[in-house]
Amino acid sequence: MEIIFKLLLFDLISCKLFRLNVEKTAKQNVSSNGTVLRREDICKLDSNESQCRKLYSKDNRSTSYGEKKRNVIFVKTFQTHSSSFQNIIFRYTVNHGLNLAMPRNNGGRFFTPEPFRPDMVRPFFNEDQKPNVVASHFVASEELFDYIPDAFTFIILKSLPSLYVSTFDYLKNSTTAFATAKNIDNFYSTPEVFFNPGTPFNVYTRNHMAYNLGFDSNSTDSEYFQKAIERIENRFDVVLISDYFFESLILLQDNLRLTHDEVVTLIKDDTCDETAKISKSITNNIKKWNSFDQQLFNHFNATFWYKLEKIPDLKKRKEILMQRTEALDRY
Ligand SMILES: *[C@@H]1O[C@H](CO)[C@@H](O)[C@H](O)[C@H]1NC(C)=O
Ligand SMILES: *[C@@H]1O[C@H](CO)[C@@H](O)[C@H](O)[C@H]1NC(C)=O
Ligand SMILES: *[C@@H]1O[C@H](CO)[C@@H](O)[C@H](O)[C@H]1NC(C)=O
Ligand SMILES: *[C@@H]1O[C@H](CO)[C@@H](O)[C@H](O)[C@H]1NC(C)=O
Ligand SMILES: *[C@@H]1O[C@H](CO)[C@@H](O)[C@H](O)[C@H]1NC(C)=O
Ligand SMILES: *[C@@H]1O[C@H](CO)[C@@H](O)[C@H](O)[C@H]1NC(C)=O
Ligand SMILES: CC(=O)N[C@H]1CO[C@H](CO)[C@@H](O)[C@@H]1O
Repeated sequence: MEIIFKLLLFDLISCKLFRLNVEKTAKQNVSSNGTVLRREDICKLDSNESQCRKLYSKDNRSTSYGEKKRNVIFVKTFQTHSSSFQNIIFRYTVNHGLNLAMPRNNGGRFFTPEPFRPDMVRPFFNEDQKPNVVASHFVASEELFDYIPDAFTFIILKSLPSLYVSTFDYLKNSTTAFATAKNIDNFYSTPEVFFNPGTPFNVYTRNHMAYNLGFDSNSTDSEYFQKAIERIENRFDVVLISDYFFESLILLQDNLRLTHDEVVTLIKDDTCDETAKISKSITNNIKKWNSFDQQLFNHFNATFWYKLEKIPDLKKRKEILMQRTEALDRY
């Protein structure tokens, strides 16, 4: 059966800062025993084989830098516009003929909440095929980094309280903790009362960025936070910041040597005013309850700007990128 994978946007629900305009699709034929067919074999199954071969020919994939493309590991965090970056990586994977590690259990998630293990990946058609890219939902583990040791690794984080305002809005009906609290003010007045371990999505009610990165999200130990920060520093080549969306695109573009077309996908939409409605005391409680994530953000926002300072023409490039994005929006 031919399967078209729609690259859906899980994240852009409530606080709509950005809207994805282009929904690219990737084409794969998954045989009945679950193995993914080789790219070369896909066209044999197409109703118009010659046309299919033209479209999928090597010459037709972007090879602007004419060099071997890098393997990539992207740890997808929740409510951070990570779907937009995942979409860029999926397109990169398809356009450069790289192999995407797909979850064995379903289309989008590697057995969450279990930490990533290589045996969670759907086998490739040929044993000699190697994975190049992992970018679907999973909880990071040590094994992840051994799985593709030479990969370019990156993540994206978002500031508080806005991260948890959109998290509450997105999950308010599906987690016991949020549903019982009814509204965000109630929840953050006494979060420990509503917190409900073991119920669906409860892990997203506290420090979920730390959770997705494979750390103990219950921790309030600042020494442990410091160790986690060091581990992230060592593990990841780049930490992007959702709040500075275009700057993040530029940093990713430079690191992966992407063309403009490969990163121009997103449109600045309406501003999110939900966060503005949150009182000062609730803001403080959000930061306190999620102090691990707050520490991660503070540290990596600083290193992010340090990296940006080294890009000489940043302002100009941001302007161009925004113009291109607006043009795409009008299109
Ligand atoms: C899976 O199916 C393909 C053909 O659809 C076949 O060539 C391959 O040997 C099968 N793999 C296993 C492990 O059965
Ligand atoms: C296949 O597509 C080409 C255009 O790329 C067209 O000329 C040709 O007639 C098509 N063949 C069939 C069998 O539909
Ligand atoms: C690339 O695809 C286009 C259709 O989008 C086709 O016209 C062209 O012939 C293809 N190039 C090659 C080298 O096959
Ligand atoms: C959540 O529940 C409320 C009240 O039960 C309902 O009005 C609302 O439509 C629900 N929202 C979603 C996104 O399901
Ligand atoms: C956090 O602690 C609770 C017990 O208070 C436990 O059930 C839960 O699994 C812990 N969560 C994580 C991510 O360790
Ligand atoms: C991130 O860091 C920059 C540069 O230090 C600072 O101006 C900005 O306020 C920080 N952002 C947040 C949301 O704290
Ligand atoms: C739609 C389609 O072409 N499906 C094919 C996918 O691959 C299997 C295994 O080779 C074929 O049996 C299907 O016909």
